[in-house]
Amino acid sequence: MKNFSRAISLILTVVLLLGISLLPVGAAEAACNLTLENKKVIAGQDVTVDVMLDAPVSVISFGVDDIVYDSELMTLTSVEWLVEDATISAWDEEAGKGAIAFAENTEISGAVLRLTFKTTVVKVHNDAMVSVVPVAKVDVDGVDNALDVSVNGGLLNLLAPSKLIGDVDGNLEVNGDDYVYLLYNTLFGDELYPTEKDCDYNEDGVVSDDDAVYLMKHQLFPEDYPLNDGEMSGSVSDKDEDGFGEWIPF
Ligand SMILES: [Ca+2]
Ligand SMILES: [Ca+2]
Repeated sequence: MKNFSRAISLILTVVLLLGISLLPVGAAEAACNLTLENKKVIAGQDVTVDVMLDAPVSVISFGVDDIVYDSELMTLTSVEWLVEDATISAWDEEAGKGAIAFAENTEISGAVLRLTFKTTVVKVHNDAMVSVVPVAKVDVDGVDNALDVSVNGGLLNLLAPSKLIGDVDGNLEVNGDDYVYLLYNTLFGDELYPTEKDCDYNEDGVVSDDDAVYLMKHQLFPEDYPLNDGEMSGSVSDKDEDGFGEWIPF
């Protein structure tokens, strides 16, 4: 009985040792994450989505097997690798696949790929998901081993072009969110906070935080702070079933 236990123990030890040696180094336990940017965009405009890789190990190659998105809401217009020092850098437009490769394992964490989409003009807000199917490999003693890569897809908020005066964030309502959005626009720029219109509400010829303050005052005291939109003057009727108000000139 004692010998039997010893034999089992020996077999288990051999199996464990074999099991460990068969595991590709750094493969199974490496947690690679791929994250796509979230963006807001006025429907109908172009938008870029960067794909960021967070890899704890260096890779010999990285590829994208597929790009997944809602083709009714957007069209892929270009794909660009952002890794400059790759030995091979290619994209097969017809197949929708591409890869980069290196002479030896290389650290490439950061933005690796830029996708450019033309978004479809929509009448109401839409959220569109964008994702990719990645393939990553690491060289272990001359053998390429696959790395597990988890993917966090990107979310695009497609803002419907709005006819409502003062609807800066384009959600078909005029409220406090709009002057906050306009303030963000003046601070952080059009790429993060796009606006369809110029939003020069105080008519001083520039768009600044003064316009956000003016929009706030307009919402509090509309008679004292009338809202103009470019050369138009008038008012907006109740919203129709598509969420649009009708512009009524004075
Ligand atoms: Ca709004
Ligand atoms: Ca202004």
